[in-house]
Amino acid sequence: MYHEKLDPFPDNFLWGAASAAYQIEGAWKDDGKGPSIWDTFSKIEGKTFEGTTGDVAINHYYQFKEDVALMKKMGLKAYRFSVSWSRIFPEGEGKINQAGLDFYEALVDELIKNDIEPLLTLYHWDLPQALQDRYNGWESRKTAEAFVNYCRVLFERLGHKVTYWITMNEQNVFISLGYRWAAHPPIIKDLKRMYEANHIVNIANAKAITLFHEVVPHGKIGPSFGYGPVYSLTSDPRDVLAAENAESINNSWWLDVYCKGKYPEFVLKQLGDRGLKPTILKEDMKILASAKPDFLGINYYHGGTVKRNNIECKEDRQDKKFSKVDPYLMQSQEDPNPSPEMAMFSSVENPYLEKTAWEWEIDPVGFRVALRRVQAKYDLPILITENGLGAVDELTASEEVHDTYRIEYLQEHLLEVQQAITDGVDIIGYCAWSFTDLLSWLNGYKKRYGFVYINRDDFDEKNLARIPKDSFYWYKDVIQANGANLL
Ligand code: BGP
Repeated sequence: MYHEKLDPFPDNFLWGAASAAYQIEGAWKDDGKGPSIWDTFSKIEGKTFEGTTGDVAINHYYQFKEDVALMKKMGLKAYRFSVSWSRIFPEGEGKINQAGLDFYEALVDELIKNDIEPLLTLYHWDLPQALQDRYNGWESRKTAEAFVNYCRVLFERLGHKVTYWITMNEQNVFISLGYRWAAHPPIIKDLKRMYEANHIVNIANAKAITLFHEVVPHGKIGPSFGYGPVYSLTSDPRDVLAAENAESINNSWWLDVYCKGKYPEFVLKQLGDRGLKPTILKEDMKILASAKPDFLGINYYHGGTVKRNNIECKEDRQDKKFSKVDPYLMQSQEDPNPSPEMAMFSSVENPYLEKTAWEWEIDPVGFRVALRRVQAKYDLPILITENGLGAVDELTASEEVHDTYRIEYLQEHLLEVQQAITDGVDIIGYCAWSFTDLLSWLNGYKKRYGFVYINRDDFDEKNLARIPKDSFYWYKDVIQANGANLL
């Protein structure tokens, strides 16, 4: 679709940047904080890149004022951060740690003092270890109860200061990596347990949203979803159908619950046929239906491409062109828990897209596709809560970082956001991932995303100096011009 002229970004557009507690704070056991499942997981040998942990991270807990001063210098309008649950409740529930609450209130005050809108994420993957030990984490409704209670404490303490709240960050990612691929805590590979845990997270999310509207009637709340639009490899209707299948199970499975308050029938039926349907109590459907998010948070990095599945098209298995399929699609048919995807589609490479050094497809137009699809299906204002480029950056001898590749990436993506706005999508803000460099969950400190370079690496904390990169000054100009200088 061609527009002769692009609409401007809205006047009050939230130009932002994002982070998450475990990836920046450090101070992992200071001032009464309890351990989270990431504190435990990262210390198991071989689990993270070069054994990196968030023990010190970028020391934001102690240097947050310096970080906010840099945000101010950049002219940032909004800053997305997450609260570490086990800083507030070291045991996940029970006794409150006041020092934890004080820290987040001080951060919020500092942001407000500097005219930066705080965007608070309630759960960015760092479940208190005590809840994992006591209840099996998200596999128990007790954890959902503890989550809602933790949310209540934050709503009551910060509800008059923070307008925008995000419930779950990328439920699709932490559930799949934690319970299917065993790549994240709690290191489980079991589809049945995955779908059960996922349902309980949905209940926790819905209850938190409903409670929020009672306690903070003027605030706004929504989940952040890691959305990747699915493309069909060809116009063969069987491939198109496969793409529909993938869109349903990869995206609508979560988004329908958030935005329509119910599961998509197609996916439920497939799970039921395979004995994977979660236990859904009668009252659960009411809980899901009653939660009304005010906006939808979208994290966008890339989408995916599929073709018809390998079982239906045996001949394709010999076809070298399509050989790069996800390994799980090759799972044995005798498997007592066959994955539903196996019968639905096969993932393939997209021949049109280039990739980052970490093999993530670079697809700015896919961003516009994503925003358009989500708007068309759910009709909620969209807050872009993450988008960015992970790369190896080099600090020059004169302490500069010339990250032109990052500027190019962000510029192309932001132009697609502007195209989507011109198409008619209601987008209230954009948070680049990330403000400073930080710990990448499984890729250590080597994979950098920030506008601000942090002088540390995987082996040495060095002096943790904050050094604005070229992209910092570029984004500053973009914000100042309200995006008018992107073209
Ligand atoms: C998202 C997470 C972020 C962040 C980002 C980049 O899925 O919400 O916390 O880490 O991805 O991912 P990575 O660090 O794996 O490159």
